[in-house]
Amino acid sequence: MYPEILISDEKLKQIANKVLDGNRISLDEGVYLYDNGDLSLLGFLANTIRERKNGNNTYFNRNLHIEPTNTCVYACKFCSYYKKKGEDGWEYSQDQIVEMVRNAGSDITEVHIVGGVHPKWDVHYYGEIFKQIKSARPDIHIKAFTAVEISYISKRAGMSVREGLQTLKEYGLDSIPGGGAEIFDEEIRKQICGQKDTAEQWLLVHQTAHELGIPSNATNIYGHIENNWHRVEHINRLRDLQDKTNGFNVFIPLKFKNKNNELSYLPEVSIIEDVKMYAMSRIYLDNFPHIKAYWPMIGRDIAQLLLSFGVDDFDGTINDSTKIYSRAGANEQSPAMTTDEMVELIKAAGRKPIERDSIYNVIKEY
Ligand code: V47
Ligand code: SF4
Repeated sequence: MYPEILISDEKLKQIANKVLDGNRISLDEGVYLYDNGDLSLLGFLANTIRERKNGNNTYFNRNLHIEPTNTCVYACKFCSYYKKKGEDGWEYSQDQIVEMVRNAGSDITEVHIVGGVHPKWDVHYYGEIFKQIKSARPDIHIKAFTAVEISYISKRAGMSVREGLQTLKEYGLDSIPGGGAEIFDEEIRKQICGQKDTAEQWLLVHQTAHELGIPSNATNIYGHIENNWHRVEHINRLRDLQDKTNGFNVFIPLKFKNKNNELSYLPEVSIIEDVKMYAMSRIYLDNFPHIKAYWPMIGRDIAQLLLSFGVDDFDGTINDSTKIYSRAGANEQSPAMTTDEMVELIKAAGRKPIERDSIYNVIKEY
């Protein structure tokens, strides 16, 4: 039994007890808890759920991030990554991408491929790359493309999203990362990435993937012009979809980073806001098995702290330089961590490091 929670606010106490009893809280209750719960209360609730679901385990994998191009048909206001007029860009060839996987060595178990939405590349262009990757490394897991990339490359090949996903699966796609969700609220979305696919389309791509047996991840971007209600409403839509499909593995809160983009005038939120967002995600998403701290973005120290606030997954060792965040001012400018460093970081937080594969099967316990 847990000690009685000493809170004078009766409504807050009722919501906290509901969480501790293992009952689902509503959108209104989630917003009330977010607005009125202090860090210690949210931390206590999130850590309790984290330990009920995942014990002392903290998962990581060994992966390679490849960003094929920064050419993009869109221009999201928060994005520091897409090639602006007059800037240098890159477009890796199919052979270069396959070569990167070959050079990464046999200890890598996953390749994560996400980039700009190139005007000319389609399902078959990327499919050829997948085919060659799988022929070089049949065992490697290919996790690729945000929902907006999937919509675009399917359409470009004259296919529906379902046909596009089915074809990508046949070429070797194993799962879909969580990017591109941003913020689902239509008004806020319009203001920060108005040209991009709608929230409904993001959810449809992931629902279709789940129906085809392709698991996926989910994200949000928090800390720009949205408020607590928008944040909870976003994860509420994810919780609803997960009830239907059970295809999400993990939720990854992404902190808005403000360097070199059109929203640079906005300050970044404090570490208190970061910790509260992660804790609320763990509390609210009762049907998501895992919550991930993407350490190249949030920094390894804060990621370590978050292991006591709901997080049980550390992403991967990431032995390359991902630019999506370094250009936006990420806490880690050249993210690379060896397995030994990862294991030490997790142990130093009092947690048990577990190397996993991309769908959370245990590879090695440390
Ligand atoms: O799609 C872009 C977001 C995403 C900024 O699924 C920004 O395992 C904050 O989705 N501030 C890419 N966020 C990263 C991503 C991801 C990373 C690690 C693991 C997984 C996974 C997914 O980052 C983009 C966009 O939603 N983003 N710019 C920015 N300035
Ligand atoms: Fe393009 Fe993705 Fe950047 Fe939007 S977030 S501009 S879709 S690369």
